[in-house]
Amino acid sequence: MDNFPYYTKDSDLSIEKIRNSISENIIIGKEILYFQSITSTNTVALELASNNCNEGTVIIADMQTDGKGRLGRKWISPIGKNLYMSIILKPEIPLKDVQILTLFSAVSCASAIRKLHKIHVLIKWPNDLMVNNKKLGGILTEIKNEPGRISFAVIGIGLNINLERKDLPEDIREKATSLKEELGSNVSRTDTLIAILKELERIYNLLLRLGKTFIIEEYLKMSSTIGRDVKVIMNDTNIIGTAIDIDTNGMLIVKLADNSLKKISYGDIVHIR
Ligand code: BT5
Repeated sequence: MDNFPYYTKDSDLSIEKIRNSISENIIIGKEILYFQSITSTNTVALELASNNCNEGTVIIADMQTDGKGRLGRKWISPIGKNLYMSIILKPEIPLKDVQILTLFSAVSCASAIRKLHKIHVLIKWPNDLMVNNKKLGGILTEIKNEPGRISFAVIGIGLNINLERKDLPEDIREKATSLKEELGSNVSRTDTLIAILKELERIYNLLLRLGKTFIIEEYLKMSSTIGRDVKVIMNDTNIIGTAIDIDTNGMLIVKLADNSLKKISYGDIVHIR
């Protein structure tokens, strides 16, 4: 693995300020590892978790040389502009509820950004953080499982903070945005990260205490997908219908033209109307 272990002095991300600010977090951020450059925070987190590191360990990097999206895609991760982090969790939830972890993370990020920056972030099912129909960030959940249960989960969060259009390849320039693009000025990565870690802690505790229904209710309030006509792009098929709900496992329920219902567990959603 490149650059591992590779500690360097902090960039404008103040790891010390982050550690001090979240000292009351009981689970998330008990340990924070910072890398100036890393292959992928998720890849390193998966290795650490396999070696039995503590729940709540957070990996933060200033850039990724092999940032990952879902389904083998790439996450553009230029240096010093954005947030790239992964959180190791060991929730006692059944394997069938794995999608809830992505939903809980999306809700936490959207809620933190709404509160701190007063920006109306919406969530495109399942993992896209959207502002004005452009992608501000994404979540990649990877797990290791045993029969029927999750051994550990790595929640990867990529969030565009001070990214500019020129930093992106042309094919996604029109589809992506950043907090700087939306607000018109530079944004503190440190303060945004602190807000997100606190909100993740708060909502993770609610998930553990109240269960997944609470997460789904919150998710539905922030969803840009429900009620829309959608095209669902999966490996081998496309489906067209109306997204009407999220089921108790976090799957998207789509009503087809013949009024039958289809549950979608993965795929890319295009909002048609
Ligand atoms: C995601 O995948 O949205 C999950 C992204 C997770 C990234 C974080 S960064 C920290 C952690 N470590 C990792 O290695 N990954 C996680 P998906 O829904 O498949 O979206 C990927 C698509 O988003 C790409 O194919 C591009 O079209 C687009 N994209 C790539 N980089 C982007 C960026 N920086 N901003 C906006 N869109 C981007």
